[in-house]
Amino acid sequence: MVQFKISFLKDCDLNKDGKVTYREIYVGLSKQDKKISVPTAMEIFKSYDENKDGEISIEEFTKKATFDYLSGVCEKVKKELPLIKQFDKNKDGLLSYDELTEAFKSDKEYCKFSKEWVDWSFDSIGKKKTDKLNDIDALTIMAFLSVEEDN
Ligand SMILES: [Ca+2]
Ligand SMILES: [Ca+2]
Ligand SMILES: [Ca+2]
Repeated sequence: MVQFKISFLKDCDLNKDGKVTYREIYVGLSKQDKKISVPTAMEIFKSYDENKDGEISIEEFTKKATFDYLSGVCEKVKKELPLIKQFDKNKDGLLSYDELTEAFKSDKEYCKFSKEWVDWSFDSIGKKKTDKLNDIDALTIMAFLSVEEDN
C-alpha cells in the first residue's frame, strides 16, 4: 500500500480546500506514477476516507498514517518477543539492566546499539538501572529502538 506524506496530500489538494477528493488523489498519484490504475487509486483513496464522505481530510490522513506507522512498529515488536525470553538469563521473567546490556552486546542484530542506548532506553521509560523490566517495559524499549532505526 502506498504511504502518503502530508506534503503529498497538500500537493494533491488542487482547489486548496484542505480536503482531497478521489479525483485530486488520482491526479496527484498519476503525476508520481503514470501507470497508476483507477482501481489502485480508488483502493488507496478508500483506505484513507474513513467516514466515506468522498473526501480525505487532513485529520483522516494523519489518523491513518499514524495508525499504519504504529502497527508497523507493533509488527516489528511482536517479532522481538522470543528475543526477550532469550535475553532473560536468570529466567525470572524480568530483564535487568545487566541482562539487557549483555544481550545487546552478544546479539548480532542488536550489538549496533551501544550501552548508551540501553541507558537512554531505561531513562525514556522512567526506569532506574536497578529496576527490572517486565514484558511491556521491554517491548516499549524495543519499540523505541525500532523507531529510531527507521529514522
Ligand atoms: Ca480539495
Ligand atoms: Ca472523509
Ligand atoms: Ca532476568
